[in-house]
Amino acid sequence: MRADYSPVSIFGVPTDVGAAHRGASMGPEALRVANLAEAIARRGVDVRDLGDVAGPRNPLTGPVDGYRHLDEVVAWNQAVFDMSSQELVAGRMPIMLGGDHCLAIGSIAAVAAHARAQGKKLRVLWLDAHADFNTSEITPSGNIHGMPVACLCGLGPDVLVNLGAPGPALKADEIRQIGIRSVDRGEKRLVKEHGLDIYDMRYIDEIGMRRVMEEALEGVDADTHLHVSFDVDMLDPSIAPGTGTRVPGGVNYREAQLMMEMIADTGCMASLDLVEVNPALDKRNATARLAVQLVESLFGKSTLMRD
Ligand code: B3U
Ligand code: MN
Ligand code: MN
Repeated sequence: MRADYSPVSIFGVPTDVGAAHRGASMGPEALRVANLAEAIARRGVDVRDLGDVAGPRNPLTGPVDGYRHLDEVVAWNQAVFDMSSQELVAGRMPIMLGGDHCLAIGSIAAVAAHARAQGKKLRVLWLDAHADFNTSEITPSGNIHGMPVACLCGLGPDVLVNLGAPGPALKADEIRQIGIRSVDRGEKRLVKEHGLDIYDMRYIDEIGMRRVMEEALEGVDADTHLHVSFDVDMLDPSIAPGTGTRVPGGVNYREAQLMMEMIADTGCMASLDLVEVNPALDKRNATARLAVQLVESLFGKSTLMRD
């Protein structure tokens, strides 16, 4: 086993209660079929697959007071919080397989509590086409997978804001969002108001992914818990069609590989979400297979280094 990666615990969260489309509930199995655990093990890392956490079925009902399926979203996130916390306390790196992106409320609430308890700084890289900063007042859909960043920053229902510990889990300056290219009207005002650090596609095109990553990782050091929340819709739909809200003009294969390699170079990644893989919309599991390749890069795979 390599000494430089802590042992990994994978767990699946087979639900799509936070989304409008069904199918992300099959994401964990698709990632397993694409040999996620085997790929991490090949990197010399101790990896365990804990199976799936359980939760309520998707009731497929409309929004109530601006939230769709709030009770179910809370139940699934509580399960994610418990599992993530348990693995972090055991000294293992949790990798949460979504499921839709609402589940990052639970995983990041657990990570934030753990980082604070350890006296560590926290940096969250939010890799996504969307800012996920809607609230019940401004959401165009009521879908809670469009709201997790807002909830983590304290803008959301009490049951989600206070999921782990009372009060917001994150401060806006602990987050860097990369790959963004779809932000709703009210959401634009809100991200500005809260000063979120957003590296949108125009910025990536203008200065290049290398500098974007240098900026996003600035200040990350051995004292930092680095959490990566990877929504596969960050990737261009031509290479990652298997996701519910595809937005053209996304991150390409080479840029994505470089992102993961530069994250690996920090040696600080201590938790990971892999979300929004929707096998019902995919072509021959291409999106899950690409996600697995990118995870290999996150764990240090590179062209010229010996395996
Ligand atoms: N911003 C839109 C769409 C969306 C956000 N996140 C995803 N889709 N995956 C919304 O519904 O909030
Ligand atoms: Mn997302
Ligand atoms: Mn997204």
